[in-house]
Amino acid sequence: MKKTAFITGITGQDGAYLAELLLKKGYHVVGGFRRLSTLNFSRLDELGIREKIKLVETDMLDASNLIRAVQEVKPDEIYNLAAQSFVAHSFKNPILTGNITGLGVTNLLEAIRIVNPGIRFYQASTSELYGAAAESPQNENTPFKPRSPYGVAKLYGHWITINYRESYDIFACAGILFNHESPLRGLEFVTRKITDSVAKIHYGKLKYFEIGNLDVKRDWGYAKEYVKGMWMMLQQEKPDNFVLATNENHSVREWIETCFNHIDRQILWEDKGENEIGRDVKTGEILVKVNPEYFRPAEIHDLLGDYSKAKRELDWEPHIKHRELSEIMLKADLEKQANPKRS
Ligand code: NAP
Ligand code: F7E
Repeated sequence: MKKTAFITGITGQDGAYLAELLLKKGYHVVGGFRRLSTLNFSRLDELGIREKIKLVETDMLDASNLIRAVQEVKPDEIYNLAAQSFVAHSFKNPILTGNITGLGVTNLLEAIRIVNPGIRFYQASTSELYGAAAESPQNENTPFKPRSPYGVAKLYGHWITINYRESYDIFACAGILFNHESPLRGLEFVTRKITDSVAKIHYGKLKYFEIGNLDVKRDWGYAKEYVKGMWMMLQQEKPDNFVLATNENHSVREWIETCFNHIDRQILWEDKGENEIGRDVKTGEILVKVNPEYFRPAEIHDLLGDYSKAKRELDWEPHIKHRELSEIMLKADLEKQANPKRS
């Protein structure tokens, strides 16, 4: 019999890629979306899978709605990908972020406990839990020290997942995923902001773009590879927590330089801090300007993941890293700018 998977956050980057993967594996896929005045299924449309998914209105803020959804859908597996996931936004909306990204997890776990504790559960935990990490690289045993309302909300979601595993014997896994990107990444996140801007500059639609802290480093992987890891976690004999990462990190500055390199342009940096700018080496045009508006009240300067447990126990390994990832994303954005109807 076909297994049924219920994915919250189906309209997001990971929701779309996970749905695509599970459809290929023969699952009946049900996606949870929240009511908005204008619905946006563009990522599902981009992958050509919208018609293959059953869509159910669910909001992480409403426990009664989640109970009803779990009763109706009767899933074998639930992947909780819904969240207010933009760290910068969480400083401006800390309570909303806490309610959706933190308490929302309990709403869903309660629905599982009440309706069917046999449902397998995946929680989207994050490297933001580590924050100002005391060690590098970070693994499943590294202490957490989050640095944003988002990170704090995810910390609650992480521990309540473990608590329901221990209290009610629910098969609940937490994937501690480091940053993962793709052509479907939201335009507000830095990698996609860069590839989209570089593509626009290439086609003369933008002169320069503004950026925040150039020297923060992240461990960036490819979203398509990470959603496979989510599924693998739920196929194990025992529920557990796993780090997924590439074990390589790069700065925002390197991302910008690499993307311009892909289109044969080199950046020369001038000045420091809030006044720093990046010029085209050959033409002298300003292509990048630092704008302190993009600085965060508290920043995480350096994250690097150790995925050896996932490699050992799940046989999961990333293949696409910084250079290839930036190439995939930039190529997609160049195509979108060349054929604007598709963007
Ligand atoms: P994303 O693109 O921002 O997607 C988030 C999804 O959550 C969207 O579908 C959004 O719906 C939905 N959502 C927001 N508030 C909701 C609510 N109140 N009720 C129901 N749905 C709601 O995020 P992503 O990059 O795919 O990430 C997926 C999950 O992994 C998130 O939980 C994120 O925090 C976590 N994570 C991401 C990364 C990463 O690098 N991508 C790393 C670690 C963990 P709308 O379209 O209506 O806004
Ligand atoms: O920032 C710096 C920024 O917004 C990355 C989410 O998926 O991954 C994501 O969170 C870094 C930060 O992602 C700009 O200050 C500089 O240090 O792309 P981001 P994030 O905050 O790491 C984690 C793992 C998640 O769980 C989250 O859900 O880049 N940065 N200049 C900038 N960031 C943005 N967005 N825009 C800038 O102009």
